Amino acid sequence: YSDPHCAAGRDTIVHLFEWKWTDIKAECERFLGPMGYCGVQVSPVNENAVVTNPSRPWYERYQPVSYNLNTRSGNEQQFRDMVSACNKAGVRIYVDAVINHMTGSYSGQGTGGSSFDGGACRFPGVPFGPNDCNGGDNCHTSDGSIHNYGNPEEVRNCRLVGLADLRLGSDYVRDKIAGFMNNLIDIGVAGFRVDAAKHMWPGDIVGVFSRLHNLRSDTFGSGKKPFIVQEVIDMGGEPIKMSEYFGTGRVTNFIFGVKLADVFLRHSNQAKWLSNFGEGWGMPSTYDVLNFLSNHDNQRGHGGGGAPITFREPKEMKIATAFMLAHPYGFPRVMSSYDWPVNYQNGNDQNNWMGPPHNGDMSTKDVRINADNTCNDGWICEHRWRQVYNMVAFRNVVAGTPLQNWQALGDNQIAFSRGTKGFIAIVGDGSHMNSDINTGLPSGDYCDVISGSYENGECTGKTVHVDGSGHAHFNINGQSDDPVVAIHIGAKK
Ligand code: ARE
Ligand code: CA
Repeated sequence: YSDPHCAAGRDTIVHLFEWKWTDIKAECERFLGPMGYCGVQVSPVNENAVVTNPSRPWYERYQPVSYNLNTRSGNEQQFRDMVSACNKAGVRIYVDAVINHMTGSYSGQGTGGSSFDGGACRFPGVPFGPNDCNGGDNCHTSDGSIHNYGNPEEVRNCRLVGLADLRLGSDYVRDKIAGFMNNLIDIGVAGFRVDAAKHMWPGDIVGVFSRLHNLRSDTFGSGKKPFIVQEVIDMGGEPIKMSEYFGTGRVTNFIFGVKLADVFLRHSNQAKWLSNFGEGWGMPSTYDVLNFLSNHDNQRGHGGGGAPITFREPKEMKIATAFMLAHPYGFPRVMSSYDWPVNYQNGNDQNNWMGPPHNGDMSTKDVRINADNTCNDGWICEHRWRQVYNMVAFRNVVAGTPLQNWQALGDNQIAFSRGTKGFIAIVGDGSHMNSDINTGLPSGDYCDVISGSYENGECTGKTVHVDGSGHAHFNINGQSDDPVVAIHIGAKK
């Protein structure tokens, strides 16, 4: 389950959080395909509770009502069109699968018109009934919700923030969930982010996955299992470990982004210690992780998982993204966010519930693209920032090469090569790098893909001359907006 099934020469996915299917289809064709992105993690695709208080928060999509494909992102036909267009453009689709639970303990209507009563575990759109949720027989907290993350039974059998917890030990429930996932597999998705995997017994996940179809052979070849990323928040302090889930796919490596925030944002650690980043820092094997700087939860203070670097610190975000994408460890995901008016009171953002940019009728706004490649209407589109997409291309070019020529020129001045194909130099603090450095690359003139791009045989930003001994001079002001230089053989004059 750990192979993302990227098209050849691609290695980075982007989470287009809350985007509509019509916009993702267009983005695959006009940008993600041409720029070398491997795929897109999309927001949950199945019918969810319509939450009106507060008004249509993003998190309503984590409250399933049925497995009909009908959400604010679009309907089933639009989803099918997106998947086939993206696959045609060489871009994979990964669905955020919410299969641990249904809605909170109240009743109402879903985005597709199905009714529900979460308190009684009644979801006629599936259908699920009272026997299909865990309850007093296996959850022993007084209110049926999770309070103690130190108790694995409670974490797996009780309600996560009051959400009706599915009885995944039952064959009927497993059949329904697998039916939902198989529908998506048959449509042509390449895999799933499995929400709240920590809250499901590893054996129950095996029970569901053993029912899954192989991916479509016309797109992926025969005998291919879906790519799986399981959301398990394991910062080391609880009994439930990421390692319990390695048998059924990769896990979300929350430590990765927090450690890089320590270095590049909080400066509570020094970049020179990144020399053995990855397994050497106690993180899981490169084949077991999905790495990211921030996700849709911790960028807005939800879900624990530490304080990360987000688009609100653009300089640090670009530095850390360059490091993540240049570094060989793990499989990377870039976050693509929307803006909202933060309003901190006593350290809590009162507006962290706010949903995506919307029209007067609460429908999600289209993503409109400006002439300079940026996006309109509050869509941040980090994946369209030059420093980000040029590093996606860097990663594709250096794929398969080892990290070599590690050099720390100061506590926070680092440089390394990827074999003989790429090289990066980073100033992680306000200091000034002014050094001759061995790049490990063949001699020639390279375009720095951070300050510009390689276009029509010319560099639109800095040019770096590598001499016959592989050395080049780097003059990087740590106070500048982009204190990084990155060069690779795909952007050589
Ligand atoms: C909302 C309301 C609640 C209400 C509930 C039911 O906010 O007040 O009780 O609805 O009516 C998201 C939001 C939640 C939201 C939920 C449903 O973040 O606020 O609840 O959607 O709409 C734990 C889990 C982890 C989970 C995080 C958020 O282990 O799996 O909490 N993350 C995923 C998604 C979220 C999503 C859900 C799961 C639910 O990424 O977006 O919730 O589908 C320690 C532990 C962590 C724990 C963390 C927070 O760090 O180690 O495991 O994370 O504390 O408790
Ligand atoms: Ca559960």
